[in-house]
Amino acid sequence: MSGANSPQGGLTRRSFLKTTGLAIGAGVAGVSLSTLDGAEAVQFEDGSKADEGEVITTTICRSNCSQACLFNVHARDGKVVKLTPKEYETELYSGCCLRGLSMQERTYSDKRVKYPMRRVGERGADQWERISWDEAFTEIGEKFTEIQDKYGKQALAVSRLNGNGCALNGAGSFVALFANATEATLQGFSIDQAFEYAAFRVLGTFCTNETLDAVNAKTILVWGFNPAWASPQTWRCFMEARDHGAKIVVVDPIYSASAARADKYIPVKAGTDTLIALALLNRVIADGDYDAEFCMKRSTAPCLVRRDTGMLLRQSDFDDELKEKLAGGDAATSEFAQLIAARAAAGESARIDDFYVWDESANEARLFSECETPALFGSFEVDGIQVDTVFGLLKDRVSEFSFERAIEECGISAEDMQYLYDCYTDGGPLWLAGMYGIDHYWNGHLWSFAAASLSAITGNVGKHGATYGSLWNSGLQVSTNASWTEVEGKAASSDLVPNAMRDVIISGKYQGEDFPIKAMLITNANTISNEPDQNSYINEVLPRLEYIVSMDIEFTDSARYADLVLPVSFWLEQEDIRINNGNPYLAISEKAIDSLFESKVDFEIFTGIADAMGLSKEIPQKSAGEWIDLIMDSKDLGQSGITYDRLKKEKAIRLVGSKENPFVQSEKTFPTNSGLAELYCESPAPRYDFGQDYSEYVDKERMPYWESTLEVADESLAATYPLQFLQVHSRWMTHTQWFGNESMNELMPEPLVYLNQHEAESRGIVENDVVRVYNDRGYVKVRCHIHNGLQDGIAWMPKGWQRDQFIEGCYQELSHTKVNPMSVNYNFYDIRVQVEKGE
Ligand SMILES: Nc1nc2c(c(=O)[nH]1)N[C@H]1C(S)=C(S)[C@@H](COP(=O)(O)OP(=O)(O)OC[C@H]3O[C@@H](n4cnc5c(=O)[nH]c(N)nc54)[C@H](O)[C@@H]3O)O[C@H]1N2
Ligand SMILES: Nc1nc2c(c(=O)[nH]1)N[C@H]1C(S)=C(S)[C@@H](COP(=O)(O)OP(=O)(O)OC[C@H]3O[C@@H](n4cnc5c(=O)[nH]c(N)nc54)[C@H](O)[C@@H]3O)O[C@H]1N2
Ligand code: SF4
Ligand SMILES: [Mo]
Repeated sequence: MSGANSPQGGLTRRSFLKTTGLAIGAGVAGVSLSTLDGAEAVQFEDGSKADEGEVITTTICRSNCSQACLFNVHARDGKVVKLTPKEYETELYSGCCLRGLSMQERTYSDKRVKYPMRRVGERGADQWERISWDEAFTEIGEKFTEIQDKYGKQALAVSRLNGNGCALNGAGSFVALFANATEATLQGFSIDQAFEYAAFRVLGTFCTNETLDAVNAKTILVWGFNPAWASPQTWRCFMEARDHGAKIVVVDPIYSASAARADKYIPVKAGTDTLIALALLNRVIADGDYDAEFCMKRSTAPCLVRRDTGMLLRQSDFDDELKEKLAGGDAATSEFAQLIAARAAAGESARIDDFYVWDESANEARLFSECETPALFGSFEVDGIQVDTVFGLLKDRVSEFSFERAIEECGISAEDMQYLYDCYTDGGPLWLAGMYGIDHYWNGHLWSFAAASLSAITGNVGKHGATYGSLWNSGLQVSTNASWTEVEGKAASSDLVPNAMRDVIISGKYQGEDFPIKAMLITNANTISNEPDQNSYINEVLPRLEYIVSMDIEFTDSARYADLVLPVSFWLEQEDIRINNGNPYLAISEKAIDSLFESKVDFEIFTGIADAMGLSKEIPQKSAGEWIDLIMDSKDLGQSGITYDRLKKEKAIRLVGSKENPFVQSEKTFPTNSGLAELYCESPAPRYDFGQDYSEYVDKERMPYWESTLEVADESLAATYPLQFLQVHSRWMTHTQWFGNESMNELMPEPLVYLNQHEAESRGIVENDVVRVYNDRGYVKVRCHIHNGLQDGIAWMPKGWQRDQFIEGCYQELSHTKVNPMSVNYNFYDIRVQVEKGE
């Protein structure tokens, strides 16, 4: 096959991207660029043209950046020579960043794990001997079996995070199949959960509209999110929206890359955003600037809350027959199931047991579905039961949060409060682009609860140009369900969230019962680098594990602390598919070259380990194609009727929506239990119950409220550790991926901590000084860069570096493992440090 990419005339955005791609390839493949105009200008040193004899395959970038950029992989003689961006049929989703383009470098990186390696020195000392795959599988099979026989099945833990977003070799599926087959303990997630937890409470979903629909927004409110770095594809859609007249507003304590390109930057004090959202909620309700039609018809605002039970007044409160049926056996359940399915098919609410509202004209309670103009405020008595409307209760709840208080406590100006207010109340549509900045605080879910409620009552959800969230996720609409990972009669012991897993490993107990975990298999995760409180992980967790295996592409910190390291094939060596985040495509990832060195693809490694454990019936030998066929047949994806053969031909297939009519979720009903935007949570439950005490939270969690941050707001701690430490996601790495990449290291040669002039001067620090950033948990030694885009009181560091890249220590020693009992999410940014000068 010859190259398909002929050069475009002129320097359009597309050809610029291609040229950038070539420039990256140039460093490695030894090519020269004579003009800026495209592929024909590229001449290899041996005189051949760039596309002669090339085999071009399609791949997808799959780190947790989640933009799922599509690429052509150009290979010659079994060697990758360059990557170029490949277009999605929706142009705005096409494109990439330099990380993706440098995948070729990662393929041939000297950081790769090349062979199975067994530790010979101390853990972490980086001394290894090469062993064969046979030896590796035999040893792992014996050790895992021995440990499970001695301590119980749960004693083997599988630690996974988000290394690879693909369906076969990614963090989700085969990992679950393996954990089910071995009945191991599977690690859940305590990361990126707070924002979604609260969004689900109100809207039953998050990121309702596909990213392209941002072009229909009037205001794009970027709140605690840095899309210019974190989501380049999303940012491209935002820039297109701006060309269409949308204004971009950024709320951030940092003058971020996104803030610098916005129409309006609103600085705030970190960790106080909830107060701002509560004050806005208060005034919107008090001044009557809500969308009354939306509130009455599409939200639970008019529903009636029983004073005696705190529950919503429902049909079954007065209808004994319905009550009995609801509590009844299978027949009733299946009757309801049919009704729910029929209604869902018609896009109607699945609500069986309808709510009561107050019909003012009739002066009586009526069912929600039968009342056109229910009262939004008021207290009533229905058959002797005292009730208040949800909206009235919400109004009372937020009444203490004034603009004045927000201005005093949140570092926001009166003008900016008014500006935000106008954005919400000018008729919109307003696109709330929030993501994971505020998520990394103790009170993160409370901001999301208030902000989702605010988007709802102002009518800024469920229509074109209005969304709540950002990282739009096809998987929420069309998922591969777990059915293909089910193993007859077996299942993972417990899907333990990481913060609980650590305590369990240390204490040997789970919810009061013995629960020893003694072996760990790390895959698709750089656990030791990305988990908080690194010193406790290394000194308290790891020593309690008798055997640690790391499956990774590169020698990361996690690999370094393992007993055995298995070489995983890089993405260009894997055949896979991806249900994208960021855009609504199902995309293929073809195998561009054979696995390098002695590396193997994840599913092959799992199959080998299962075989060595006597579990080949549970995980039989199959080819990648056979496994992918199974995935294509699984629940939702199966219903789409798309076959793997079709995907092989088309490479990327839109799953929902169209270029002309982007997908909008919830135009009629929300995927909540009631089908409505739920402004009142009847039975608040923690996101994950691992036995924590959350009793004091249940009552207040019914509606948004204020609780401060943990360390950031701790005045007593501020005396010793006056700076908040933000270790943000860096531009040139996705977490730790690309940590050792030559091109990325040229752009960002070493880890740095940033302080503003005032904070630096007050410590006698000048540009480039070596400084020590520390707190009670640990320290890191790095050079300092002065940056006046930072507020006083903040130390800032793009994250991802591995331990040996710092002068000493690591930023991850400074974070802690405490989680809010409701959101159960790590609070990486809710920490305090001091910075001092010192070699
Ligand atoms: N201090 C601090 N810590 C943080 C955060 C923060 O803001 N501050 N952010 C947190 C967040 S939001 C997240 S999502 C987590 C991310 O945590 P991780 O998911 O652990 O992030 P990565 O660094 O991308 O590590 C993934 C690992 O998977 C490997 N990998 C990639 N592809 C494959 C594959 O096909 N097979 C296998 N076996 N391995 C593969 C990569 O080489 C890499 O070592 O980090 C969290 N940690
Ligand atoms: N380049 C790159 N892209 C990535 C990743 C990466 O590592 N590198 N990681 C991916 C993953 S897993 C994730 S979770 C996302 C994360 O993507 P983002 O959500 O953009 O992540 P962050 O870097 O945590 O922070 C976003 C912004 O929140 C701001 N912020 C911090 N504290 C506060 C606060 O109290 N209030 C407000 N209003 N803003 C605050 C920060 O200053 C920052 O500008 O990015 C994904 N994309
Ligand atoms: S890192 Fe993200 S933006 Fe960059 S190429 Fe990969 S998927 Fe695209
Ligand atoms: Mo994340």
